[in-house]
Amino acid sequence: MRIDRRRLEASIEELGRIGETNKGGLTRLALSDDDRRARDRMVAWMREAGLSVRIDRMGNIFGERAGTEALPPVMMGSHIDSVPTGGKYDGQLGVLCALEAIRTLNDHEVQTRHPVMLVIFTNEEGARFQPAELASGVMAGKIALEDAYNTRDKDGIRLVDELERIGYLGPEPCVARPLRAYLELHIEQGPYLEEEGRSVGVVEGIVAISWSRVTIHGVQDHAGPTPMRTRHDALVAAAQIVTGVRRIATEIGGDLVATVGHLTVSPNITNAIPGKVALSIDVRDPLDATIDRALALVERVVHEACAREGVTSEVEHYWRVPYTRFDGAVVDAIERAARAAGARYRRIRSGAGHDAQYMAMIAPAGMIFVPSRGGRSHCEEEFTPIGDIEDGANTLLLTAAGLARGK
Ligand code: HGY
Ligand code: MN
Ligand code: MN
Repeated sequence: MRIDRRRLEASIEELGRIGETNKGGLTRLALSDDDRRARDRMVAWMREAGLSVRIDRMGNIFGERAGTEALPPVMMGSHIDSVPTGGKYDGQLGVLCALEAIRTLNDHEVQTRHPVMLVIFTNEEGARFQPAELASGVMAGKIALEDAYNTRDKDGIRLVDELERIGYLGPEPCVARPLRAYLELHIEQGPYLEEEGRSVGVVEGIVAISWSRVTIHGVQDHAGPTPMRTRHDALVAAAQIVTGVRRIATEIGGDLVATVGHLTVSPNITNAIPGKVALSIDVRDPLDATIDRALALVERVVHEACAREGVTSEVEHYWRVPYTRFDGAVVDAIERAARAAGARYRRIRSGAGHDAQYMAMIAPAGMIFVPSRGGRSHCEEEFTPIGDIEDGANTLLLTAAGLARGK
């Protein structure tokens, strides 16, 4: 049994056109009109595949293919929201490969003991509403539904109001349910598979992640008459924090990565001294202890930079997911399937976060990677060759079929 490569390719092309940028990338922010159109497209395809479709209170979409017994389902899926000017593979490839696996089970009239379920998680990227992985975090019981509902985007719009507006505020409770397994196919978003000429990564775990926001309060003033000796410039302190974060990552070294990706300046005009700056800090490492060490150094860098400039600050570490180790039996099942699919595979760890991090807290979970050209992702250049996608999708199909048959 093998997936239908041309059908999968056509689905990737068609879904990728919803929110496509003029450079062939994708901007499809969570709960935007493009997200609604993509959701509608997926729901139609799920129904055409004979799935019974449900929506939960976080807008997660579930499509269930009945099993022969009332057993916990094998769930597989990912997300279809993207970052701004992102790529067409991050997230949506996992959803479409899961759909293709179900379509192939249908083609072969395969009956499985366990139901097989497709899931599309809301707001995985955390690009519009923070933090990332919001809906799977609610499902895992790690984020309160009300907190998720009340997160606001940069225009002050609440998540729950957007769910309502696009018609995806579903009735189903967003809670953990018994699962035979959770499987997620995803692009690697790093260079290793391509460097080694591999088509599939058997993912053993995901790094720990911490997100912080730093707000710096200086004194807004006129850029002309204000003497340099009397200034308290929030952006000067912020600049030292940005370079300090890079220095911390360099000094600690190893697998630690740290990024300041978002920075807003107020009033953000040429002739006023910035009175306020807000910036984000993303820190990741396989070891939670290393992240703790890095965050302590970050706090010291913030304190010293602000003291030098005579400004004040608040630091809020508002999101933390610990290192995720995937279920050994599921990882082994994925490896067996990769071998059976004829994939050139290796075991690997994920440097990117995924809904699978939270799903691993409530079910036996595992992931399948396919290569990213040049290791690039969260950019319009994101690309994965269809031959590698085919190997990944067959690995997903064979893993899901095996687990759903009760092996
Ligand atoms: O942040 C991440 O690693 C994921 O892309 N949301
Ligand atoms: Mn993703
Ligand atoms: Mn992503």
